[in-house]
Amino acid sequence: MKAPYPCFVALTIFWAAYSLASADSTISASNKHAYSANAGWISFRHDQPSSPNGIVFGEFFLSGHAYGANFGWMDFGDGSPANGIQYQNNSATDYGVNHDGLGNLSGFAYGANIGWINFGWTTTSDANRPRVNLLTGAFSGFAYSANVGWINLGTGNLTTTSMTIADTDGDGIADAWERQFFGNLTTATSTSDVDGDGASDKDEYLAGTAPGDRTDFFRIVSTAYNGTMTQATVVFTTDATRLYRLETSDALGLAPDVWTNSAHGTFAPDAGTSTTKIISWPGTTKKFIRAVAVRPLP
Ligand SMILES: [Ca+2]
Ligand SMILES: [Ca+2]
Ligand SMILES: [Ca+2]
Repeated sequence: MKAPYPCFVALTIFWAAYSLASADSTISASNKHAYSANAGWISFRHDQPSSPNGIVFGEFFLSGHAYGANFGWMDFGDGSPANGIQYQNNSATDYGVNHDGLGNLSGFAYGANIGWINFGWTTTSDANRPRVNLLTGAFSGFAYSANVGWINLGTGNLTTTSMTIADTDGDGIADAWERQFFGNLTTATSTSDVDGDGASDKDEYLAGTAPGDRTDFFRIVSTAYNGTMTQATVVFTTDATRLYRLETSDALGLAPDVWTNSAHGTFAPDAGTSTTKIISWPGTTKKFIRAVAVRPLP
């Protein structure tokens, strides 16, 4: 039997940079409401697009304001955590709602008329924890206010259409990620590879791998084929903070190469550190496979 040429390209990552300088809300214009039995509908995109008061969903934290006709503005944070990573919620100025990169929310919002609204009242395993689906942008779960009671984010009426990333030095790496791993914005550049594993720090950020661990980098681990060569089983490393695609090409070296997405489309990874997918395969015809890490809500 002819070899199936199971050639593969290690990784490709699509990336779009955003700046918090324009704090336009990321919330859907048509699907923007949470609900409280005691306070009614709460808009996460009030006054948009004429004023920047709507909620901005970020990779590490949220910012902006929600509005309820019965209690006024609710502040989710100013978009400038004191440590440059996340709000510490330990002072009157450094507060807000955080995002752990996995979709889970925590921290506090504040309303002048209702006080603190708690997004971090439970553990990550609680089904009612406030969170955002990184594939669809749909909010779910509940926040809690001692004065208003439960605020339901998951009525099906609240979606973010994107995830904002702050990259003030323009190297393609989120500033909060740089500070988290390196403590500054200067160690990592668009071309540096601090751990020397062959994956640049920028690519490690985009794929969600550890830039200080040379055993951790994005790659296809194995491919296997069924007896009739109609299916390929692909195993590749994945991280829970990213989404993925598997793509194939009939030939490389074209300008540009033409890659076709698999029938899986864009998908969330399996639990753990790798994902297994079966894709269709054209017998013994030569074909190339690549795994693609995709930013959630790009
Ligand atoms: Ca940066
Ligand atoms: Ca590296
Ligand atoms: Ca690494």
